[in-house]
Amino acid sequence: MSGSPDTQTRPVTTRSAPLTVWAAVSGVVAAVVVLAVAEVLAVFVGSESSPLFAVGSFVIDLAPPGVKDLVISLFGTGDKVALLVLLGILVLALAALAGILELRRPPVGTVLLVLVSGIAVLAVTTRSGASGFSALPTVLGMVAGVLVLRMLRARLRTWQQDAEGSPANPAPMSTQIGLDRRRFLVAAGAFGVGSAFAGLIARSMNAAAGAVSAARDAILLPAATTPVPAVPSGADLGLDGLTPYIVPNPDFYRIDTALQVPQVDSASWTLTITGQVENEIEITFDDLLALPLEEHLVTLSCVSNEVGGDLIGNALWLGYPIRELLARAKPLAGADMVLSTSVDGFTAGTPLDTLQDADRVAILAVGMNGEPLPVEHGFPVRMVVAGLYGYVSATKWVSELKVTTFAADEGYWTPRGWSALGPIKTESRIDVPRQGASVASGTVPVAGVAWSPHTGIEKVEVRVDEGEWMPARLADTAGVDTWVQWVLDWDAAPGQHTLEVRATDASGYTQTSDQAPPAPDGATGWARRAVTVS
Ligand SMILES: Nc1nc2c(c(=O)[nH]1)N[C@H]1C(S)=C(S)[C@@H](COP(=O)(O)O)O[C@H]1N2
Ligand SMILES: [Mo]
Repeated sequence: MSGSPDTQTRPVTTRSAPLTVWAAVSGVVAAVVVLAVAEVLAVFVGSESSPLFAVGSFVIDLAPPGVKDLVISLFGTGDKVALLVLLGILVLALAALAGILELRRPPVGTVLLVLVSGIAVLAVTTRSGASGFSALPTVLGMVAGVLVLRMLRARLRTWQQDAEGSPANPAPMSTQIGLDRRRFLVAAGAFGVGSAFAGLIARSMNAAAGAVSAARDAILLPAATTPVPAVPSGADLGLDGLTPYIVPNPDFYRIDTALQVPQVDSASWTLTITGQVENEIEITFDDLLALPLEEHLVTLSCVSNEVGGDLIGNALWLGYPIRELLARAKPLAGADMVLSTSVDGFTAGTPLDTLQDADRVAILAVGMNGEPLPVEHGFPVRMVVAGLYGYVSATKWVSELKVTTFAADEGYWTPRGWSALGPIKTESRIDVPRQGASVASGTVPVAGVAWSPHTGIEKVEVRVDEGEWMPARLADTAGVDTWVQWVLDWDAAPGQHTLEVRATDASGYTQTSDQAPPAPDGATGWARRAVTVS
């Protein structure tokens, strides 16, 4: 095959492979320049104008419901890291493609770079908190990226032409090619490394610029003015592997759409009550702390929690009843919903009568387990409503309560396939023994938690291998708004066994065995564990 026409007429085909790789590299360098220039300028324009996370959040909000459920179920709470990695790979691939296209079919690569940067511009300008200047860093970054792409392409071209030579002017000495190569590599290396370095420094400056951890550390919360719920000593059975009755803040599940945790300074935080009210109200953080605060133990649960899942936790919340603020604002007749909005654009729709109910714990919380809210759990202020899933009630970094109607408004998740109303379903979970555990025969404690916040748990039963239901012993609770631990001393005989649990709440309702997925309004079914007894 040595005499094939291909090798005769195109003697440098073997060399064009590495040139294609270098073209891809030039595209990646150009993309790094776009991001780095934008990041550096964002130091001056404002950290919210950085395109990096804006694009990620943009994608999260645009993602069709099915895709988001898939990502959440695949990656659990690590879904954000997964999204950023996927996005990074996609951007790298597009940048490499832009570099190759720019070498082969100019100016198609430039066009591609401008298009991708254009999406970033759209993302930064549509984020909540964007100002008129937010587009500037990304637009200038794009201009710089295009200039670098074209400059690198010119150097690559010279290298290519000298390597190929031409009939009139045969390939020159390899020293010339070496020189061309060096000119390209030096430029690509300088721009790539230089901008990556500057970009990383700027990124850490932008991240630090907004951080509110110091403001949070400086806060001294007042004590509750109403009696603090006593946690009975018998609420925590203290069994190995059993979730504690009160979940410490660092272990508390976290679910939100925020790629970057919103940094809201308590000094500048305000909450407005707007919409269908007689009096619009605005309060500051100091105003809120000066009000008589209450403390309540409330179990918070995510609607995405699978049967047996861990997107649920119980904490002591310090805050002020929303009902009192609503009473000041005086909702107009006809209103039936409060749309709470977070600084990050997330919204939740909560029934107005639930928030006005004197028997319902529904607070603007400032404290969690004795300290200011952790930043990722909504600092400085979030909502906590007993008995409702978080997506319809637990708005973190809350900044506005709009009194409205279910007919006129909907919360973030409703158009994405979730129910407008989200009462927490009565459920139970087995914590010990672990799924697939091997235990010695004899007395084995089977234990877990059961919950029906705002209603309370009446009874928990366990059955082995679909036998008779056996009543478990319930631990104490501080009240109906929290989960309850339960335990059953099981006389375990050798063999493979299946354990199942079901709870009955204070209304007399016993958990259905019907298996339902989380969407649209919460999973149902009995939690199950397979264990080996030897
Ligand atoms: N701003 C904001 N608040 C939010 C959310 C969100 O995505 N953004 N998610 C809600 C959902 S779905 C749940 S389950 C709870 C979780 O609260 P946690 O992260 O403190 O456990 O927050 C709610 N509040
Ligand atoms: Mo949730």
